[in-house]
Amino acid sequence: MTSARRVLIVDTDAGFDDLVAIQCLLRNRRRHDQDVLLTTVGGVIFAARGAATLKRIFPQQQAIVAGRNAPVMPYDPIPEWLDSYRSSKLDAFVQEWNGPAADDTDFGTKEDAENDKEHDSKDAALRAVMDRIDKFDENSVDILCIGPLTNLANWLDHDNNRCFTSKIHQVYILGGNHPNVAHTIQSPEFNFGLDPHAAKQVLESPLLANKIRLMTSSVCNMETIQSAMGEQSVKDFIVDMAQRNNKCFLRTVLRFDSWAYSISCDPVCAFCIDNPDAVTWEPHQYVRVQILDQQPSVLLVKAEGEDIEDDNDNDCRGIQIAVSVDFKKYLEWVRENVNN
Ligand SMILES: [Ca+2]
Repeated sequence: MTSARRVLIVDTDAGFDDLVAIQCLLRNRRRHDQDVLLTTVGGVIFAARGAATLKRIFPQQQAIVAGRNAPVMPYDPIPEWLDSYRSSKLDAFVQEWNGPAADDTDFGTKEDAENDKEHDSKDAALRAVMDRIDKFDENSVDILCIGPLTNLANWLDHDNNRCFTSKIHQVYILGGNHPNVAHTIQSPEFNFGLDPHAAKQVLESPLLANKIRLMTSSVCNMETIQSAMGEQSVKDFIVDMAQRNNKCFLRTVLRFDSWAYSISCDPVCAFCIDNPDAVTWEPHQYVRVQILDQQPSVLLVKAEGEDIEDDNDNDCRGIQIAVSVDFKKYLEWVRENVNN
């Protein structure tokens, strides 16, 4: 009997930490000949632009499709200047890594941004996922969400007969704040903050019960990694690692991310898929997503036993929340996989 072919869907908003995560995952998957589908969600940059950028950075990766943009929330829109700043920085990275585009693609025009905003109706990612459902084996699909959860929420909406969710093995999500960290009210985590309703829908969906592993930013941000490393400077470690290899992906990333923040958050969540035992999980956590609509809207993940204001029955059980990560093992994983 042959074992089921495993599939990985990476849903990304194409930030620099996403790029490091994707580079490491793709290299590992190539070694194991595993299928990967990259879908983009508008978060750091618009979804269509993210897909175009990824196609240039990872030309060997065939399946890259654009999904939806997170709805622009009244309290936390992506200002146009920030979007074009991020895009131009990404474009500069792409030119450095791949050389100039053959067709002079310009990611930074206002017209492109308008097209990107209207792109949601096409939603190639939804079609790509739904078209592939019949080819997936049961429990064979892992999903890594390293952007707002807009796409996954949308896929759940279209999964009326549970054909898609029955194929899902696990969903790894980077987002939210850890219930035991008190600062959440004033600082919503970026991915959940851009589309809190999607986050609530995904985390409370009975279709995903016992399938979600949640990595909150609190346990994998740069400050946490640094404190786990003690005296050794993480930034120095990363710079040294990158400089030892001329064709190191990370070396190019660091030219645009001089603080090395791109090795925090998203790639740590990616690392969990390959090394779930290097992470301490709180199993069967009772989780609730709470959206407060006053100044500013915030999304909290609440643990069992805490006061919870609204009182519905949609709490999802069986979510595992990461509480700590073996960062030495993580950095070794980056070192093994970040070279081209
Ligand atoms: Ca991201």
